[in-house]
Amino acid sequence: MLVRKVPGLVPASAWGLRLPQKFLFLLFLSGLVTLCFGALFLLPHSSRLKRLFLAPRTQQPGMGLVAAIAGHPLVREQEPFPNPAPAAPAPGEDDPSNRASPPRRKGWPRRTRPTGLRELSTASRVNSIVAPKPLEGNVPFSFDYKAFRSRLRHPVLGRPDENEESRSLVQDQREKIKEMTQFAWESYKRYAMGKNELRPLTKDGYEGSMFGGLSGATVIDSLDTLYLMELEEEFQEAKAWVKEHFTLNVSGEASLFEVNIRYIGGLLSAFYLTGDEVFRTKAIQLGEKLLPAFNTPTGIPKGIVNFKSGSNGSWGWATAGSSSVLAEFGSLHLEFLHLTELSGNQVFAEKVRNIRKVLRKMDKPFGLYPNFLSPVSGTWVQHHVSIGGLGDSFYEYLIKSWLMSGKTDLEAKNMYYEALEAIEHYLLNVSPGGLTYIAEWRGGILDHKMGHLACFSGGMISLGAQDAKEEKRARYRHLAAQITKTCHESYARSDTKLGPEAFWFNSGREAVANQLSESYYILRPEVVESYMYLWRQTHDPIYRQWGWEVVLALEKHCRTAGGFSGIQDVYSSLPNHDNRQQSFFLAETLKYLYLLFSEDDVFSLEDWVFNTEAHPLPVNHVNGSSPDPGRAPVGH
Ligand code: DMJ
Repeated sequence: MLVRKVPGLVPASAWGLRLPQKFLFLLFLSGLVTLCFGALFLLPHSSRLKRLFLAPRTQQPGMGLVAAIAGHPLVREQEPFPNPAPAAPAPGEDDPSNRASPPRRKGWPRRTRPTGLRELSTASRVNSIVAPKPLEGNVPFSFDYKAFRSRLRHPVLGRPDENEESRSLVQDQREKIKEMTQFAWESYKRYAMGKNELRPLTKDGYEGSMFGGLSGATVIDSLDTLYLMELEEEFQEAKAWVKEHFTLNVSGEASLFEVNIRYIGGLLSAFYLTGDEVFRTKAIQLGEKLLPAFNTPTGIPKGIVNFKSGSNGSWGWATAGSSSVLAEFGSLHLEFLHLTELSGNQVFAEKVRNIRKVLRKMDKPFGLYPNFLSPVSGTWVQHHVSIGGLGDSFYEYLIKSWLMSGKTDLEAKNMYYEALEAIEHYLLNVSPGGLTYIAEWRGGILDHKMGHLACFSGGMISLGAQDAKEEKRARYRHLAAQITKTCHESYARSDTKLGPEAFWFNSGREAVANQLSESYYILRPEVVESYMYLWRQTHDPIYRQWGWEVVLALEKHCRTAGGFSGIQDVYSSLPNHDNRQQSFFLAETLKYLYLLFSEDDVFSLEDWVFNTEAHPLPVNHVNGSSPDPGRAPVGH
């Protein structure tokens, strides 16, 4: 009840109470306040009220990646770490609402970390947990970077090349790709530094509409490529930009998928490669900005998140705005597990674990995963299945989740091989001319076409072949090689020796586009990505030869005075340029080309998986299985 003081009606002694009455009233009031405050501690930890009024309990310390996957025994209540000292905003960051937890209120009681035997035994059970350090950007730090590096089985950039014979040629080829990267970076820096992408003809920047107002996609996509190629000066320029200018204080609508694979993927890799706090902090803060996408009845995220209002939405083109897209919500798993690993915050792992759970429970037509799913009802909206656009990286993330978990995520493994069986059974075809391809499926009817995007599948199938059932391994290796050969044909049959966006197998024409609207090439990586995996698998020199053809074609048709550009028609010997140097050209195309001409222990596949934007994320060697003794030694 609110007691108002009304002039004229209340006598001079406050509220007309006598002294003993006043005393009793005050006693009652103080009892009430104590009771209310005490009750706050009894509320569930997730209660908004509790979060508002109490100093946040420090995040759970990092756990092994596998522990983040459902039901692992390591997922358990842990001792809280002390609250970090109130931190200054991260460099370039000025919006406190972007931080992981609000600064500690002055005067609140400080929790202290328990010491002694219990703490020691916890730390020795979970290698990644160490005493927290003072924080930058207010994201608790509990990841033992040194221990992580010591667990890698190979030097990140490999050992010096010992193969004298082929050394000079391969080195020259690598140097050429490095020069191309330097040129792409310098051009971007000169004309578009800080914008998302470079427009090489008009020599200016391009922001696009996918990133919700975030800038610098090319910077963040380039970091690990510059590191790989030991372009030290360029790497420092990129890092300085992230430190000084990369702000999360933006308010547009962003693609959950694109922000995740490019920005979060790029920042995570940069952290794992350098241990520099700025990358970890920014990745976690950005991850938190994506969480509203998951506010749906099923927990299947929508494709768009509004950074200002915290609302979410679906793409208008995805079955009239009613669906989430398989490749989008299915390509978060790798990054989100690492966000949990590096923040100790289980929310990221829980979100992607739930996506798995929903998908596992659903009926799959013939074992296939359609591309559109309603995040409201949790039912498939359209029976369109594709290993290219809309579906692609969902399958990729299943097999890579298995590998990244140190081969303990059996659920991902089973889902991958089951899906691959269905694809093989219903979508796989061989053309009259003998080309193997994976068609698209519309409710049982096949479109005999492959998109450029689908050409990553040669690499994926090759990567997964080693852990397939014994009787399937050779089959999958063969299939991977055949699909990669088909994708090479789509390049070889064009005038520019670059491949079209989509190619068909009908009307007597094979591996060529049907119309001008699908004849463009936008510097995509998928074909060279497969060359790289097939090279590592087989060491067949044909893959380096094909990769080199791409290098020459890029130089001839895509290099302009202001940077690299996509082209509008691969069947024209003098193609027009599209005036875009896509950020994935630096993140993926140039990186995969460089790796194709590198030794196998450079970003060894024993230690790293590449996210779908080619950002390397470490395999979990803490809880994973030990190396396969029967496996061929790396290096050649
Ligand atoms: C990249 O952004 C990623 O590889 C994504 O998975 C699909 N498309 C582009 C490159 O083509």
